[in-house]
Parts: sequence; structure tokens; C-alpha cells
Amino acid sequence: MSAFSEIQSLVPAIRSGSIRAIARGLSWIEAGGDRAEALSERLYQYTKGSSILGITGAPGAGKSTLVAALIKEIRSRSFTVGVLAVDPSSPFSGGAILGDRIRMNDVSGDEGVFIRSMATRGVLGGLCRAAADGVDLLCASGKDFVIVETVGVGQDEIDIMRLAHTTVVVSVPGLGDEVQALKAGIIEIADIHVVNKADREGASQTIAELQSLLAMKTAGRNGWNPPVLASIATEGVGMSQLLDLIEGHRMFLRTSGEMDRQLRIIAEARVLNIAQHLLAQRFGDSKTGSEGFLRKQIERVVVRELSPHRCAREVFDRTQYKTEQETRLSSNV
Ligand SMILES: Nc1nc2c(ncn2[C@@H]2O[C@H](COP(=O)(O)OP(=O)(O)O)[C@@H](O)[C@H]2O)c(=O)[nH]1
Ligand SMILES: [Mg+2]
Repeated sequence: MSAFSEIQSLVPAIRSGSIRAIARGLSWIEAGGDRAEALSERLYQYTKGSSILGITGAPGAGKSTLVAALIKEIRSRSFTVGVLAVDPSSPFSGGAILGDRIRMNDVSGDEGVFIRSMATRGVLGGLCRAAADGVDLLCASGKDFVIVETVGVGQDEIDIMRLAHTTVVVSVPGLGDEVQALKAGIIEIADIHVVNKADREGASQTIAELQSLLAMKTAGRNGWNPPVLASIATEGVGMSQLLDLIEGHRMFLRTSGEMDRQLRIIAEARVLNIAQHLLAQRFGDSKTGSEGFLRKQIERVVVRELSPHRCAREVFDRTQYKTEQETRLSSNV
């Protein structure tokens, strides 16, 4: 079967929520390339309607455990959910580790849940693009909630979090993680704070610390004050309140007009990210002859014959010319 006819049958199967079709589509997206792009292209029009949650925090904070507990709460309210775990610190496949936490027989055969982890890819920024397409696919499969779990460390992960409508930052009792969170800048993007492992000592102190930090940072809030919630993910404690807060935040986004603003920000960031990637590819593309030209020009930058600015402009102009030439050639065929 050609890739084209496969896509023809895969798209409706994904939209109907078939677990096999979703898994297959995500594998395509992970592998990348033309086939992945063609599939994402076809699915994008169907991605409206899901609530996208980002769950982030330091490794070991209990994110996966919390996601598993939240899935149960979501299902108990008869909503459907898709999960994409993009966690380079826990390299697992097929949702196995998250699956351990949720005890697969709880959800096996339940077409209302789909869990999958996405492998880290070496390419800078590639993970973010693949995760964005993965989220799209889960949205297109008609899930009410789409959850992305990722460690809040690198720029890639922070970019992934920017896909979410509602971002939940998970921390644990003790100051260390809070300082880390501040450093990583994830406190800025949190719509809801969860202090997990509230069964441990120091939880109420951590909550108070977070609250006073948040009270100081009111600038740029646009009318939403991030709440701080205690949870014990291993026992499902706090999940009902968490889902209420998530729904409350969604309501806020809709009624305040913030949702429109955020969707615009997400769309712009994604388009720029892809365009930059295409440009970088073209710069180094041996087929268009840019690669040799680029190498030569870079040597001139090294010996101070050419400034980096002038060099970039020259390569850019040449790339543009090539593009137009290619367009002319292909339209003459
Ligand atoms: N005591 C306690 N342990 C927890 C809680 N939530 C998660 N854990 C444990 O913390 C460890 C890390 O959990 P995990 O969900 O893998 O963290 P992640 O790396 O953030 O995804 C596991 O051993 C969990 O059982 C909790 O509320 N209380
Ligand atoms: Mg995890």
C-alpha cells in the first residue's frame, strides 16, 4: 500500500479513536519525514476541542504517578484522555513505566484512554516538533483531555509546555526543588501548582513558600492567580480538586478571551519553529548547492573577511533565489 492510501485509511481510524491507529500514527510522527508531515497535515483540521494539559516538574516529583491518578479521575467523570510522556530522564517505550503505575488492567480495553511515551530525538528542537504533532494527533482522535508529561529542564521541554492550555507544575516538600523550578523558569508558566508527596514532612511549609513567592509575582497575570494544591498521587489524594482547578482554568481561558490569545501564541511559535527548521535544512542542503557555498562563506567569517551578519544574509538571499528557481523549475514540468 502506498503511503498516500495508508494515510487515507489511517486518518478516519485515528478520528474514530482506534488505539491501533493512534499508535501507528504516533510511530510515524516519531520517525519523522514526509510521511509524518503528510499525516499531520491531514489531521490538523480536526484538532480543535481538546483541553491540553502540560504536567511538568523535576524528575521523581511524581508526575507519572499523578498522571495515572488523574486519568482515573478523568475517566470517573466519563471524559476521554490521551497522554504523551516526553520525559528524556525516564526512557521507556509504549507507556510501559506509566503503564506500571496505572496497572494496565485498569484501562486495558478502555478505548477512552491512550498512553504513550515519545522517545527523545537527537535533533535540536526535533523533540518539540514531534511532540506538537503527537499532541495534535491525540486531539484529532477526539480525546477530551490531552496530557503532555515532561521534565521541566531544557528549552525543548519548556517549548513543549507552551503547547498546553493549562500547565501544572509538580513540586515536592523541601526547598531544593522550588529553587530548581525557579531557575528553570517553570514557575512563570505554571497555571496550577501541585505540591505532591504531601504525606511527607514539610508539605505545608512548601505550600506557604510557593504562595508567598506567587504573591510577589503578580505582573503579567492577566487575571488568573495560580492556585497551590497539595496531593498524594500514590493514593489519588487531591485528584478531584486538581481536575476541578483544571476545569476552572479552562473556563477562565474561555470567558476572559485569554484562550484566543494563547492559541495565537502557540500557532505562531509552531510556525516559526518549523520555518526555522526548514531554513536551517536548506542552508545545509547539498542538493541546492547551499552546503558548499555555506562552508566557503563560514571560512571567510573565521578569517574575518566577512561578518557573521553579512554571511547569514548572503546565504539567506542565495537560498531564497534557489527556492524561486526550484519553484519555476517544478511549475514548468
Ligand atoms: N510518598 C510518596 N511517594 C510518591 C508520591 N507520588 C509519587 N511517589 C513516588 O515517587 C517516585 C517517582 O514517581 P514518578 O511518578 O515516576 O515521578 P516522575 O519522574 O516525576 O514521573 C515513585 O517511586 C512514586 O511511587 C506521593 O504522593 N507520596
Ligand atoms: Mg515520569
